Amino acid sequence: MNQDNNNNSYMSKQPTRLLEENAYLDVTPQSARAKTTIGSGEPLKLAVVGHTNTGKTSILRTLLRDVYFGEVKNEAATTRHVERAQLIDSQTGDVLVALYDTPGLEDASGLMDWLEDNTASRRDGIERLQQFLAADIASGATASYSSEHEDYSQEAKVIRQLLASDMAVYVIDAREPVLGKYKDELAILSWAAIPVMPVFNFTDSQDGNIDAWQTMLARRNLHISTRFDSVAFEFSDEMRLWQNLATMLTHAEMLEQLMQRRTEDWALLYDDANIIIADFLLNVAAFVREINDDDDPMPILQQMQEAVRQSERAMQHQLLNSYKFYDNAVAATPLELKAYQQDPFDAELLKSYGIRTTSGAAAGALLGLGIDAAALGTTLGLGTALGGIAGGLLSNTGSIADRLSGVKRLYIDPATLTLLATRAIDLHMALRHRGHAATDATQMSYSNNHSNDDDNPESMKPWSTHKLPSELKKARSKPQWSSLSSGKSEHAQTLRTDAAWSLSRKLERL
Ligand SMILES: Nc1nc2c(ncn2[C@@H]2O[C@H](COP(=O)(O)OP(=O)(O)O)[C@@H](O)[C@H]2O)c(=O)[nH]1
Ligand SMILES: [Mg+2]
Repeated sequence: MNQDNNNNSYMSKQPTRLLEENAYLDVTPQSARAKTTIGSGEPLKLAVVGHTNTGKTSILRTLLRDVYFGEVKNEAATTRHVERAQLIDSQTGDVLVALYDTPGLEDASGLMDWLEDNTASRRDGIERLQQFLAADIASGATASYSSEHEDYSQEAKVIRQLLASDMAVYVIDAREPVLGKYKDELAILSWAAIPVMPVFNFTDSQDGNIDAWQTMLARRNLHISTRFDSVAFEFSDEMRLWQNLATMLTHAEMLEQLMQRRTEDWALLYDDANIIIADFLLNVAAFVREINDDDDPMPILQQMQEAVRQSERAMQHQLLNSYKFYDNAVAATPLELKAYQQDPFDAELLKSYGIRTTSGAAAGALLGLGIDAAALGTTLGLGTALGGIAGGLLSNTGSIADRLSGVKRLYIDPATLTLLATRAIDLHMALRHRGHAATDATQMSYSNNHSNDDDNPESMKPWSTHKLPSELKKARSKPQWSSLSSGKSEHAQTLRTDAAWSLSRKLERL
């Protein structure tokens, strides 16, 4: 069921391709082209430009929801060619926006000097840029035999793409002071005569220089800017970016369609993920094994625990896949799930989540083992075998149970179910706030980073341990709902569909 919904992808399935160097060298005189109006039905051509290492490729990764796009490194010139990617309407398949990742404008100041020395100031900006593109230094041809001339072939790639684009995003590293080279970059950008949207990246780090930047930008007639952190992702920031871009265009239908579709997709993704989690919880809650009093319960307990651990991993990977973070083993930027992979049957972990197991509630609670035991046909607890093995962990019903014999049912206890639910919700929130450019493993615990109240580790807890939602309680009497008991996974999943839907509503957090 959930697999199908995963096809609601809003990113291009096609591999991005490296553009031929001259593919976008348009031979039409620029003056003959209407740049500010985009024909309807045509994708918006959006160039992403800026100094090297400002996070251009990272922003594209996050917008594309693609951890594999391009190459991201904290080094100069990792992106050497213009790379194209596209944002597609997940319903209609229309290409809405074509994004162009560009190499950095490494030496805007040197280029500006060249332009001042070699082009006439009376010509307009586009003409002067075209003169540059026609010159030898733009092809890098002179570099090999002359040290006087610099090689501006990388800058030429950026400028060629600018002249072929409808608008540009100018990415700013918000930690950087306003330097002369950035002013020269902006001057060159303005010559291309397309709308430019300054975008502040690294906004999570510090805001120190944003004011100075905004003053400088305003003096260049750039009054609107956007904050967009490609690592600490906020969906609303992304929408603001598209919204701001739309205000700069006469025809913004493509962006309107994009915003609408992305909003729908983001909501669908949320619902789908909650169903994945609810379905997993029901599968675990319905999990039951029967033992005779005389049997050694330990092997069964261990099997049950292991089945739950594996099932949780599978659920986590389903969540990762829906949000396009993919499998740890093959990811270009491995996602560290350690915080989510601690043993759910570890009593210390329960404590850290603020979940307490009670000795009184269930007579047969195997305290610290995460399993409830209920005797069939009697409300009494555990048998002798358990008394010996579980030792101090066991509630003191052992002596009464000694006298009874019969069959016991073993279930996953409410505290463990609550822990599994809390942790899944936490992971889900972390995924919704993680940009696809993030490489930092420690970001992966949402509640640790976002809890307003340090004394309240329970902020993500969907319910109090002793008030399990009705769907989970019901699941306990429906062993056929669990693929862990029956091994019939599709059939069991069908049986718990309705309950999963209704339980998913109780997981909503936003
Ligand atoms: N903390 C943080 N790091 C970022 C952000 N954006 C990019 N980076 C890092 O900055 C470095 C350069 O990013 P990259 O996308 O390659 O920059 P480009 O040269 O402009 O394409 C990489 O190490 C990224 O992981 C951000 O918003 N926050
Ligand atoms: Mg890059």
